[in-house]
Amino acid sequence: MKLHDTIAAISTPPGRGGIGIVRLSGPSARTIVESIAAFSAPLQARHAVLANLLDDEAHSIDEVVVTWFAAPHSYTAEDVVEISCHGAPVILRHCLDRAVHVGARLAEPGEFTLRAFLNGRIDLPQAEAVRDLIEATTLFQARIAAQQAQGSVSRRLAPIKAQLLELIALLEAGIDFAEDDISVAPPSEILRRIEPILEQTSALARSFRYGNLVRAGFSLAIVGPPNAGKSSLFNRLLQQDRAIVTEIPGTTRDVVSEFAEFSGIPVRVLDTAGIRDTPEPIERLGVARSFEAMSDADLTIVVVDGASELSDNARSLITKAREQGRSLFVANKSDLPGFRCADPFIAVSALTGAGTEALRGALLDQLAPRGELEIQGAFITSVRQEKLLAEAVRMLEKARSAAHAAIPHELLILDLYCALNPVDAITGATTADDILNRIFSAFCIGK
Ligand SMILES: Nc1nc2c(ncn2[C@@H]2O[C@H](COP(=O)(O)OP(=O)(O)OP(=O)(O)O)[C@@H](O)[C@H]2O)c(=O)[nH]1
Ligand SMILES: [Mg+2]
Repeated sequence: MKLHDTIAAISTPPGRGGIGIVRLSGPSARTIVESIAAFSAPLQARHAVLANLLDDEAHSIDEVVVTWFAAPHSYTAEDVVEISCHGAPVILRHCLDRAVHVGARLAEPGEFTLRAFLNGRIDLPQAEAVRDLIEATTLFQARIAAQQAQGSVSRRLAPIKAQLLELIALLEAGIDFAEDDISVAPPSEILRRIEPILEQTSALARSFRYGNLVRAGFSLAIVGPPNAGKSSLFNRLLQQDRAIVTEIPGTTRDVVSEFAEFSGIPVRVLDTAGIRDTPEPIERLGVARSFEAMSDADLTIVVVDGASELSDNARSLITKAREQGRSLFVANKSDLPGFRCADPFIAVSALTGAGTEALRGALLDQLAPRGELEIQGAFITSVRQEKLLAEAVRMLEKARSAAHAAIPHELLILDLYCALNPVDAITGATTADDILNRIFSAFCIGK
């Protein structure tokens, strides 16, 4: 990929809209826009200027607003020009074609952000966060991605890296003095310094469990015997009247699925047919799907009617769910007289909504309990970062064992460098081209 030419792309989504934006970045961005539009006033950095976008015969085809961001004060740190046209696909296409005709090149997916990274304006976690921000479906996801886009991951890594470098420097100095027979850093001192580095690194690595939940969301299947109130609970969790509820057992015949948001985390909730032995062929198919949903979902809620005796079907379902794990047990209808509920069941009333808040909390806790970092919003959300942190943890543990065994410092230092490498790779200080390609090709064009 060349980086010294000028790239162009339509940065707004395909389709018709109030406005649509064509963006250019590179050394010729300004001269290109000046040759495809007639301006009412000279371009001035960070000022919006009115212009007429011209066709091949110099007729105006749209009145546009052009904003020029002079290097290095732009998204890419290069000269960037944004042309805000009226959002007709034909105009945007023409604007892009003209820009290419006079010297721009069509941008690859993510190339604007790649340039921002290669020009040193942002690091790799910030670039990854831009992609997450664009893909956010909940405000919570957007907030976390925005924090990361502003450098929260690198701020967490900075003290880890600094302490690691300090320890390496201490040991390097010790080697220089070795012939003087002075042990500059006794094992106890080395261990005292490795411990906090290891602790912070593994806490950050562990935070991925919650971070992944925030980024990817989860699926939740509601299963149970007929009439337990599964559809009622489903509607209650979604806060909408989505599934049919009747007093007739066997109302739900198929899997009904809908998106919801629990504490800012996207959840796909599945309502299923009541599980029982039945000769009825349609219902049997429905029951088979209930079992499928149960085994495919990230988490299952088993709902029973807490105001009546447990059927044999309900008992065997509970056993099955226990074996499977990833399950929560709910006794519904807590509003009725004669209601009973024992551990591990959570008491709720789908009718009144009692207990449903506690249920949402229990669901999230079961999938990924929140620790200090998660509460501060300082968790990591990227698989790539998690893998590198896990590698750093592994090497730090190796270094710790080496220190315990009083292994020569030359060897211990090697382990510490091996822990430093993945930490550097997270921010992109040392990252192979193929990894960069993989990260940026997941972007949309124009970003
Ligand atoms: N009192 C009371 N009634 C409830 C509650 N939840 C559900 N019901 C009633 O129980 C009956 C069955 O509710 P549904 O939500 O259709 O039960 P279901 O488990 O989806 O049933 P199937 O789809 O037939 O398997 C309906 O008459 C509901 O009004 C509750 O919390 N309290
Ligand atoms: Mg139902």
